[in-house]
Amino acid sequence: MAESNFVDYVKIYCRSGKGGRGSVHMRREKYMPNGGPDGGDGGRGGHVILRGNRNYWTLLHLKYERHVFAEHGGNGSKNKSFGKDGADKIIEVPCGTVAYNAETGEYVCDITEHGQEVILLKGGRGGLGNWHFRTATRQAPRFAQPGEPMQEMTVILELKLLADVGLVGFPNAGKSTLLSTVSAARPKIANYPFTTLEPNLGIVSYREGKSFVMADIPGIIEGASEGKGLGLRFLRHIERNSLLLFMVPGDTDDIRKEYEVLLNELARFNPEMLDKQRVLAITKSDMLDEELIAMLEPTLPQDIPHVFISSITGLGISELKDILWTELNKDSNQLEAVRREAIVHRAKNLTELQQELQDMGEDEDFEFEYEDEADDEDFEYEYEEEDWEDEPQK
Ligand SMILES: Nc1nc2c(ncn2[C@@H]2O[C@H](COP(=O)(O)OP(=O)(O)OP(=O)(O)O)[C@@H](O)[C@H]2O)c(=O)[nH]1
Ligand SMILES: [Mg+2]
Repeated sequence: MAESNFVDYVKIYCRSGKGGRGSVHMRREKYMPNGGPDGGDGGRGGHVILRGNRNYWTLLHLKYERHVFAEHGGNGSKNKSFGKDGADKIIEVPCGTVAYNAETGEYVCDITEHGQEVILLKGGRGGLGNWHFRTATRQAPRFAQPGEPMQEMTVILELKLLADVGLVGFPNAGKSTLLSTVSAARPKIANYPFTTLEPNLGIVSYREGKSFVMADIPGIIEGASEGKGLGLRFLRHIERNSLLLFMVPGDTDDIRKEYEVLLNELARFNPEMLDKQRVLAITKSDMLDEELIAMLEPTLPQDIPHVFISSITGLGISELKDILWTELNKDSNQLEAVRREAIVHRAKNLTELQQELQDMGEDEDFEFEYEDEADDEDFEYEYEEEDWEDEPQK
């Protein structure tokens, strides 16, 4: 999986710029004794900013980006000159990216729209120059403010695909086959579990030029919420779909039970998943005859719409599309609204974090070495004594 182009998880060390220090300087000009303080302000340190960009579909472009540093603000100087603001550092991410603090697992922010910008780490403010501190009784302040320090954080960026319909089912349930039947996507299909190792998106066209996005997600098994199978890694892609299409093959012993196992795994992963609209498709129904279908009907869960389908013969496919479209457009589920109104991204616990990092081959700790000039705390102003006029005599 390491060579895959589908990158939905990266860890990056980020650091904003520190503010430039204010200058301590006295104006010195010919015929201008006692020129007074004229030390300028330091510039602002650069921010680290996340920006949504719809031209990116994965986090692949960030895979080898181990650290991101914004520029420090320039120091102020004489003649009330401001220091230069440090350049911001913008990290472009696909829509649907969620940021977590890698040390605590805490949720930080969420980018859902193209062009949306969130300041991940603020650059330090520049310090004020001594010019600001002149008063009637203190005409030659020999001090200025240091700039504010920089901020740092190791972030985990996670992509949660934004699709309208997410396919939820055990491995081999026929999810990829359905996607290839209703859209132009061509995911790999085979008669063994875990054929699909990464999510596939397809656009399903509906009547009158309308369409919706369907996400084929790797199969889920019992215990997935604890990391079994492909587990946690892909459950998060389901979080963002506005409607979940559960898929259970028609030849399953107990269809209802299998549906409940799936539902339970989702709920354990994030209870909010239960708030999503659900539809049940009984797949591979070409293997069932009418009599069997009639027998199965009453045993199915009655609280959600269901439909018998076959991706091979086309049975029930247009009915399925109708149901999906109707459900997607229900008031409670206005597409755009649901997409925008983000689900509550729960924080990660540390065991989970470690496991994820391990899965991603990201468990090795990486250390950063960077040179840093004098710490702002024991900051000393450098000035040459001869730059100073004597304090005004009384
Ligand atoms: N008879 C019949 N077989 C089907 C149907 N849909 C899928 N299959 C077969 O079921 C097998 C699994 O199909 P996939 O689409 O790869 O299943 P999947 O759910 O994507 O599986 P994973 O990717 O492993 O999670 C394949 O051999 C398909 O040919 C159907 O409607 N009828
Ligand atoms: Mg598949």
